[in-house]
Amino acid sequence: MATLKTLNEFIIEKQSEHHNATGEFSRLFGDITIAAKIINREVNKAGLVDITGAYGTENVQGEAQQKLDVYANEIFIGALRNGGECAAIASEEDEDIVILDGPSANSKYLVAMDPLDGSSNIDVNVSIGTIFSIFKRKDTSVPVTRDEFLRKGIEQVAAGYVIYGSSTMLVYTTGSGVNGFTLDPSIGEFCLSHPDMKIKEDGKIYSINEGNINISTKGVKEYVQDCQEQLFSARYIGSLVADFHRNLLKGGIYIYPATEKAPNGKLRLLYECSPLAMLAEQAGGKASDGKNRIMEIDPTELHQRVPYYVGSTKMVEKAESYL
Ligand code: AHM
Ligand code: MG
Repeated sequence: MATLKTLNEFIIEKQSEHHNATGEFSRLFGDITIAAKIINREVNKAGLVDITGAYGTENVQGEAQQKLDVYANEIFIGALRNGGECAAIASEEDEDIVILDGPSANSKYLVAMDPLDGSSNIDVNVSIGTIFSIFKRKDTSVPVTRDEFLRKGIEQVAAGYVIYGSSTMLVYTTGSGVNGFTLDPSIGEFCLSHPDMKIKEDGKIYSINEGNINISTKGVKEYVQDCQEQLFSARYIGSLVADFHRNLLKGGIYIYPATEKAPNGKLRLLYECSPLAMLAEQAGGKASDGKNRIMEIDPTELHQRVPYYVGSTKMVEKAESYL
């Protein structure tokens, strides 16, 4: 039997390659993994328990019914708080940052995350995901502020996602390649299944909500037309992580452009676009807002939105040429 390498073993192995590593990053990653496993468990039984549907209603026991994305947010914050290796969190679910005091107060890491992306797919049993981005604090002796999160993607020390799909996978990078781990439910461990992932330089899949094409710019319309003329396949799940993951494995482009309805696009720079941009680049792909490299955009707001073009380098470059 081939020996399995677990995510834990992999991280410890990587840690020993950095002689001044203290183990804090490995522990932080361990906390993220625990949260991912708990969310996975809940996602898998979403139809059985009163966890889908609108937040704020009560179930038959009179308990507050939780939407799965609110629940995922609480799980993540709880796991990071208990772990003590993260000083503060910026989450799609929270207007402001969540400062973790107590043992976490002097921690050197900040986490930006979308605890459960693809909310509209939760109730219909379609793949959803978690996205995370990790930064190191510049000065741990001062209290954390919201502005500390306004960092360029190139400053991320790690980024990754979890996809809750036909199987559950965790894919991450620390800046030296991308590795994917599949959850083996029988042992409850993420095992290395996709070492050193690379995205094809060119692809034949385009992923965009074509329902918005009439309110998109001329350049976007022309690029989509170009894809159609070349008989490319349109594949759009409406879950960023799932669309990104497919294109990473098969080659393709994901687009969420600026539209009349959403002049800055829909997706958030800090915890959706930047982490997936780091993964794309580390896998040999590209991520852009149509003009600028996503990783070099200097954020001015926590929940800032940007138009997004990510995937195979040649496809992103071609799209840019139309914009
Ligand atoms: P969410 O963070 O509220 O879940 O929204 C983000 C999602 C992405 O996962 C997905 O790619 C996109 O929104 C789909 O948007 P649309 O329905 O406009 O195509
Ligand atoms: Mg989201």
